[in-house]
Amino acid sequence: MIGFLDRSGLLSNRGRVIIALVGLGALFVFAGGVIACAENAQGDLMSIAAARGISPDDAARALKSFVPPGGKDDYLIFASGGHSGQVLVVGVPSMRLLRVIAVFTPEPWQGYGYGSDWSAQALADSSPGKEEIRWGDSHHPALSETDGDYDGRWLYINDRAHGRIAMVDLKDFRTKQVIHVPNLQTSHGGIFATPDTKYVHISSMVPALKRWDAKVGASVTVDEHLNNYGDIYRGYSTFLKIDQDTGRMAVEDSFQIELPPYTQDLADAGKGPSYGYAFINSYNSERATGGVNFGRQPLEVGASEYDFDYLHVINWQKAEEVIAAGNYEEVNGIRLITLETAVAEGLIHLVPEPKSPHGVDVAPNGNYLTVSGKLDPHVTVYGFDKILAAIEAEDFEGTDDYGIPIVRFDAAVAGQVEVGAGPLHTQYDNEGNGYTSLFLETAVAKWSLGEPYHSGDEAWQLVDKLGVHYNIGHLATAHGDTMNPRGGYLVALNKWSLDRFTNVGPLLPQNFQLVDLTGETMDLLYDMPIGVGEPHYAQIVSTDVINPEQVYPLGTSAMTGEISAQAIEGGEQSRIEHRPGETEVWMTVIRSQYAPDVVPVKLGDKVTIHLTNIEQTLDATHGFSIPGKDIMVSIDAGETITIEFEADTPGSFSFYCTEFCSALHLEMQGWLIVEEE
Ligand code: K7E
Ligand code: CUA
Repeated sequence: MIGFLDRSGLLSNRGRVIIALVGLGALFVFAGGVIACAENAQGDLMSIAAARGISPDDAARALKSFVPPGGKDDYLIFASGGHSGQVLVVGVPSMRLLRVIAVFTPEPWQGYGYGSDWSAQALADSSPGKEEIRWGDSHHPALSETDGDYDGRWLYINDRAHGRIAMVDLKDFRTKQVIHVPNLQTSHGGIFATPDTKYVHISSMVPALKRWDAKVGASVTVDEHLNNYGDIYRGYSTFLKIDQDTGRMAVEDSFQIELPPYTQDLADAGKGPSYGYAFINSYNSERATGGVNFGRQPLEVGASEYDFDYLHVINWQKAEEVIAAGNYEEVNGIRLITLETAVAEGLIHLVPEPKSPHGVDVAPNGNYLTVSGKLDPHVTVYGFDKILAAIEAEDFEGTDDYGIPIVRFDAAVAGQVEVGAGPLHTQYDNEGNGYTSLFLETAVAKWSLGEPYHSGDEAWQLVDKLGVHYNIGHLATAHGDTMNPRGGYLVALNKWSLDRFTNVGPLLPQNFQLVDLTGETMDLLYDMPIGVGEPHYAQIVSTDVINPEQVYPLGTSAMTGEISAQAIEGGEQSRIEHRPGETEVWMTVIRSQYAPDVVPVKLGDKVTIHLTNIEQTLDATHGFSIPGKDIMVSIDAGETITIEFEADTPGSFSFYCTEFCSALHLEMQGWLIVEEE
């Protein structure tokens, strides 16, 4: 070992690697009891690390994030897939991509949106305008909760480009519902589930014209847009009622609250003492319209004029009473509480937020609300108890232009911490600390909350800071949006990666960075490139609570969960029925055969094929596609899928199984024969 000490007697870097690895080797000796073998292992580890120039710190980090082949992760990240329109499922700490869930965009491998009765329908039903939308900007995921903690039932996510929201069933990791929410044109951070998942909330991002109908539109002139913006535009806060059996959003049981035309941004649910409330921040309370070519200020200038914007404090339990009393209007198919009614009934209060705020994040105890202004170096933490007391005492600094009372800023603030430049979003750990992303500084700041977590000099302190690479947007901690955060890990969602990976530019991957929270200071463990879009937000959930089903009971429709009797009746499951102008086929699918495998139809027939995968083995998935048809379905074990198409071209067409399912997979094909009369 002497040879690895440098001249000053301190360990050289290489020496430190070797000592760290010798320690590791000693562990192997202890575990295995075979000294010769352990020496070999040490020798190998030492030479591998030395040959690859890996430092002892990096070797330790590798061990902290490495999951051996066949090993399982402790947590799952459900991350938005940004412009891909999908949801990414990533293991923690390994940072291995485990699944891509198709949500707003067709995805061929999963057969999503390529002809199947359930997914193509979900996508088609949700297109808001006059044409079918084939993409989405998936943005803010929200896992369902029970008693204020993730329960592993469902995941909701919005499409920033539209007022769309989707439900993913975590029983089979499939999207079951995509809806366009009335009156919204775009949506942003308004997604959250209440602590009991009674409601999932989505709000508008950019205000839309009042009574905007996505299918019909609304009439407006440039002059009205520039001069009457504050009167003709409105924001909307939507509480979508969740069916507790299916997780589906029931628009008919839901309601909306009209908001001023500020740009509503991120939102969070009250919990514990603040249960029954929703918090939505906003910017552009200036109501700047843009229009440089019409002699107006650029939007970014106009929208940054005021020192304060507003946090909306919404009492949704009271709103439920207003709805129950019938005090609403039905607008574009949803019950809407107008802004006038909301003000008259005291459903909304505003709290000033410094300088173009972006995030609002409720702390685990439900009392602290952290906001950060993009142009202010502080996080500002309100006490919900203080806000309530101020509302009760009518400690207001006036009203806004729409008559909403504004709580006096100083009456609401519990603490402020100077964290650094460009604070955006905050997450929490299990020890009363907040972690705030700093976009401009490209760092994560760790800081302490006040009572009951920390008191005296320990409270409201900047504790630690870690540089990230680069331009962090959101960040996520384990169960970090719940009343029961787990600590341990943090993932930084960075927008730029510059020099972090081999250059594949000019468009470089986003960078998920895994951070260890268990030590004295935050430690960066791993970089994971994301090359499919700009993920905005993610939630991290313990694998304990995610239990997908193994296989579907035979004949199950994934969309409805219903079991089709026809698909499973013995003998009846493989047959062809010809009727004038149409052919209906019940086809079984198993390794390595379709039955029937020759399907005769007449030219011009409407063809319906019910495909049932009659396997009951996990991962025994088959596919089905037909040349010349935009059809590609993926049929999991037990599943039934129906496809429909028109036999518009005479000839024979070799359909085949698209999944390499067995040794005789290549033989798993058949013929569609389209006969002319
Ligand atoms: Cu900060 Cu669109 Cu959640 Cu991105 S939003 S960062
Ligand atoms: Cu079934 Cu290949």
